[in-house]
Amino acid sequence: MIKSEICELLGIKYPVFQGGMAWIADGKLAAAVSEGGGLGIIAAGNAPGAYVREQVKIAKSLTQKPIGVNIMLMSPFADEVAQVVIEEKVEVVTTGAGNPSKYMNAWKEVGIKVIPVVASVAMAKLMTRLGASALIAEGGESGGHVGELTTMVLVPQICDATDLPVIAAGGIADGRGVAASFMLGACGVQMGTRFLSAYECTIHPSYKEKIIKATDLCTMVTGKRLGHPVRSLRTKFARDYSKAEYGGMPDEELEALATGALRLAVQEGDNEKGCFLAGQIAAMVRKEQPAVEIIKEVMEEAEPILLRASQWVK
Ligand code: TUI
Repeated sequence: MIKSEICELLGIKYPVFQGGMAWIADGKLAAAVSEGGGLGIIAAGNAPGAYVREQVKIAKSLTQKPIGVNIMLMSPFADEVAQVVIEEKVEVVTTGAGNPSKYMNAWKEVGIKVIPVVASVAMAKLMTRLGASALIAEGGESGGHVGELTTMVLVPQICDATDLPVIAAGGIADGRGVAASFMLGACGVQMGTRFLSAYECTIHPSYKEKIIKATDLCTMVTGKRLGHPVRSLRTKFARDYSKAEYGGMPDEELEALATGALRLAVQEGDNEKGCFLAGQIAAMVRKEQPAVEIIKEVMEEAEPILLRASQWVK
């Protein structure tokens, strides 16, 4: 059994976080992951505080184990959600797509463990100084909003920049990814795309099917021109968006094209207008299964790999 310092810090059985995927990671999925021994995380995305409060209540009605909330810092409701997590006594807050400095003291005062996603060494140092409990180093293999650096390059640099526990994210979906993350200095992993195939993940069936049928080159990054690069499946929508982006479509029209696209993918499986966020590792997600099985499977796969690696040392 693999145990690491993050298990003790958070009171979880396995060092596995479920990524806070906007529109997708609701109270039901988060509760299934936490019940399964990992850390389930509710995504606030662009939703208002009331939605997050409701999802936290749902999760807490399904599990007594710790639950996290991911706050997407570009959201117009970030301030509101930052308050809801305090009121609802959420155990762990992860943040993404920005700098959470202004909220850190308020969260720490009430004992919330703050675990920001960092995509650079400078941000890792700042978050360490401001009292984060751990850091998530997310490489650009991930789905959704992506940073510049890959997981392979980012994780060791973040480990060197901090004494805090580091969770690796981006491109991890099986035991090999877990073992590799530990080799790079991480003490846990966060997976998003792998949990899209969980039974308890209630995305549209055609979204799940697309993930399960994905192949190696079937994601792409769009949105660089407007400064918000996003990785998604290479669907008609993504290709059309990319053409518009590089074909000189005005910024406002480009923004309008993306508005609502994630909801259309998640709730309606809309192949024409939906944006199906997914990481590069989608190609290795092959079947639907319960969240608890996903967690156990990846951790059990990692064990012999880590043991074998140590035997090569003569
Ligand atoms: O946040 C994510 N992934 C996301 S958020 C999201 S919702 C969205 N929808 C449309 C457009 C944009 C977002 C979908 N996927 N991952 C965590 C993450 N955070 N990756 C990279 C970062 C990051 C980037 C810059 C963290 C900190 C940061 O700091 C910038 C600064 O202020 O210095």
